[in-house]
Amino acid sequence: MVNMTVQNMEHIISEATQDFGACETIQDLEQAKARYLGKSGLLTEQLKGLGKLSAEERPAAGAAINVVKQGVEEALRQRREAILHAEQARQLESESIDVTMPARNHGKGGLHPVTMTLNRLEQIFHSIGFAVAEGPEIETDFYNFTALNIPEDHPARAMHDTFYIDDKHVLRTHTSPVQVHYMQNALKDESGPPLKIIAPGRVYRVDSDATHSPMFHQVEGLWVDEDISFANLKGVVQDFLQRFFEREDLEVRFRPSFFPFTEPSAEMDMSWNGGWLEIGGCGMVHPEVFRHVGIDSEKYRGFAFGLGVERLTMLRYGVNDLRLFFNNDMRFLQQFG
Ligand code: 2U9
Repeated sequence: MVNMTVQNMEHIISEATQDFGACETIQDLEQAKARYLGKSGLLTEQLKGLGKLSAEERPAAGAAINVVKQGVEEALRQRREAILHAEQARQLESESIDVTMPARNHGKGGLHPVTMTLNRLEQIFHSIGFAVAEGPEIETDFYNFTALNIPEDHPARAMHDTFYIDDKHVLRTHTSPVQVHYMQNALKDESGPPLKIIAPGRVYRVDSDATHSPMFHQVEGLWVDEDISFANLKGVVQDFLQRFFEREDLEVRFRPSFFPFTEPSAEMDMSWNGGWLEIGGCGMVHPEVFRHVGIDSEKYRGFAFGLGVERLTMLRYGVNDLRLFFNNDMRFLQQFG
């Protein structure tokens, strides 16, 4: 440390530059930096050595060391920048995206065919003046059976036909209880009768084969007024079916039948491919049903009908197995809008 001139110490800069140049990572560079500028680095040692010099020599030597220090720091800065730049380039290279690649197809959802039918029939009945009513799927035995004039010993009440929640509660076996609630509420808030509603929704029965599912959908209709007749019933049902199936020549015929909640009662058939197809049931609301909800059956009459929604869907789209609606096979479901 005799002659601390810039010339004498320039080799430190080139040595450091070379040293830094050999570093490929920031970590390596930090270690290399320590060899020059660290606590016992080369330049730090030089600075410590200043004290041994005479007062005359010291300023020039100090200045020379500073120049070299700046040179080393500049070499370090350049190398650091180069390494970061290279790292970024590598990252960009590995993460590069091919903008010409086709987009990943997330698939477009669609409505279930039964939902499509429900929407369609609600729209048609709405246009004929029917309001849509809904209610709970768990019912008391009063709303599901008693109010509908289904006697205590009726087979429909049996455990092997109906899903019981407990002694007093069942999964509704039809949507008729919705209409019982609706009539009671209409009397309470004096909004009716007259009243004109459909009750679409899920219903449950202990039954499962190619033509029966333990859960299925019904739509029931109810029109109560002072002078409602079987003729009105037939007109509404025929109008609905003609529009639902888009067949103006579709005909409806009634065959006498029996239901506890209607009197008289009928099975409904519609003309189909030159023959007749059973499509639902109907009748005039039984006076006992009116008595249970508190409607004066001397003053009011009403008609009611029931249609199976899966059946309507199968006929409209040509589906031949009910179970296809509940298997959730995409190959089936994707065939519908
Ligand atoms: C009230 C009074 C009477 C609704 C009715 C039917 C006849 C009927 C079936 C059609 C196919 C059930 O889904 S299905 O298996 N329904 O035959 N339903 S009369 O009668 C009512 C409803 C509510 C208050």
